[in-house]
Amino acid sequence: MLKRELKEEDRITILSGAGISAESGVPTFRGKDGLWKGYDATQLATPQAFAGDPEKVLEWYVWRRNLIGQCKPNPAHFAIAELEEAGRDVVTITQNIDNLHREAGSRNIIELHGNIWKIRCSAGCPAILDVPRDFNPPGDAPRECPTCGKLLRPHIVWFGEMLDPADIRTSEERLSETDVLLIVGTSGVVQPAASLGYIAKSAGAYVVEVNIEATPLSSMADQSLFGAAGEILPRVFEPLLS
Ligand code: BJW
Repeated sequence: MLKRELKEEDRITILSGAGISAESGVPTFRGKDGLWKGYDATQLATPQAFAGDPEKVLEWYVWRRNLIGQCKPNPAHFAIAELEEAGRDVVTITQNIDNLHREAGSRNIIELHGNIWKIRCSAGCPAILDVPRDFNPPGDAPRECPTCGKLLRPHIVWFGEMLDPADIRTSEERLSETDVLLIVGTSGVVQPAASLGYIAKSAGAYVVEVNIEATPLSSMADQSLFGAAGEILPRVFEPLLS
């Protein structure tokens, strides 16, 4: 399946996007059934939207948590986690906020865009809090910062906001020394995540794209595997798992 054989000592990095969770039932952002088709991102996923109408934005996240809370990891998440559990050198850099890599058992994860099950103070107090899974009403979260009383917000990177510089640095370091990079289920249009693959490519890694269709990253990849991630990843990793 891969034109380059995977070796036990390979450092393997996954750069994942919404498509890896599509088979779990989490809507992607773009494309035919994407979230942005029904919602205006500029009304919901920006700091300006939150400042203008926090209740509307928070309600969207209540809906999203209720949806995502019902979704389970799929064979793509599990294949990556099994590789890590088998002792291979695996790091998952994900744009996803759905927590499904962790729920599958992965531990070496960099969540570039945050996590929907975490909240933090909108005024900048440093604590990052867990959203109680059994919060009442379901999917909602505490509203007031325990330190300053200002509004809490989802621990998610919205458009126009900086990603955590430590996450970027760690990702760049890993990508510059990885042997194999799999770019899975991302449209490759949101920066800076979309550019990260080029670091691995220019450092000599073998770059594989897994997607149901071609993306702007296809021409850079050494190999594109077109199909559902949940079918492809278990087959790609099978030689290292048996
Ligand atoms: C399957 C499949 C299956 C389906 N199997 N595959 C440089 C140039 C231009 C603009 C910018 C730039 N630098 C920064 C920007 C602005 C902006 C940006 O990139 N805009 C672009 C849209 C043009 N970036 C930012 O604002 C970032 N911040 C930043 O750079 O700060 C510094 C700065 C600020 C301002 C100006 C300049 C610099 C922050 C980006 C944060 C992104 N946040 C979001 C939303 C969070 C809200 C929430 O979820 O609650 O994160 S956007 C949304 O897109 C989400 C995702 O993580 C992200 C990426 O989407 P992804 O994962 O690729 O999903 P899709 O839906 O796009 O694609 C799914 C793919 O799966 C498709 O290809 C399918 O084919 C495939 N697929 N089923 C395999 N079964």
